[in-house]
Amino acid sequence: RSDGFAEKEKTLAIIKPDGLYDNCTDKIKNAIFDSGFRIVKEMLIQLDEEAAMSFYAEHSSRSFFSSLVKYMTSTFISGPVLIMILEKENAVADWRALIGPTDASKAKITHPNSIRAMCGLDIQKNCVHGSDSPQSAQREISFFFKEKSSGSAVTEHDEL
Ligand code: RTP
Ligand code: MG
Repeated sequence: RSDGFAEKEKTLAIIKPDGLYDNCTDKIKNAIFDSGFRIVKEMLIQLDEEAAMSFYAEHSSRSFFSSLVKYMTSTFISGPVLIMILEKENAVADWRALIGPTDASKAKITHPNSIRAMCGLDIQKNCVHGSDSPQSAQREISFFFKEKSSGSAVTEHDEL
């Protein structure tokens, strides 16, 4: 970079369909900014079955896979997902810490200040996704932002 600042780590965050309901989106975005992340890019998309299955391919043999795909493609809850690239130092680990444990119902007890405690419901409807390693983050960012569209982009813009 020409401005002399080191490029900071990036991670992929998703606000899942349940996290786009009510005032959850604002609460989640406030938590993102309060914790010092910058939203590099964001894109509101309706995932189709193929894109959701591909994104969560690592879980394809799990019992919850088809239910997870239905959840992410809005069979249960109508609406799209908001894909975001977040940037800060230690972004991957810090975003995982901020969202809290997978099971939102447990997070409400053990991590009451986490995003999943605040806006999630249970082990599936947990309102947000976060890349689980720097390698996953690179793969997931490419999945949504560098290759030809997976799912149909509704809006895409660079955050100011
Ligand atoms: P994510 O990938 O969405 O950030 O969540 P995670 O790492 O905390 O959890 P992971 O094990 O990767 O699971 C992916 C998503 O699948 C749903 N899930 N359902 N019914 C179940 O037992 C179950 N377990 C996981 C959740 O939506 C979880 O975030
Ligand atoms: Mg995961």
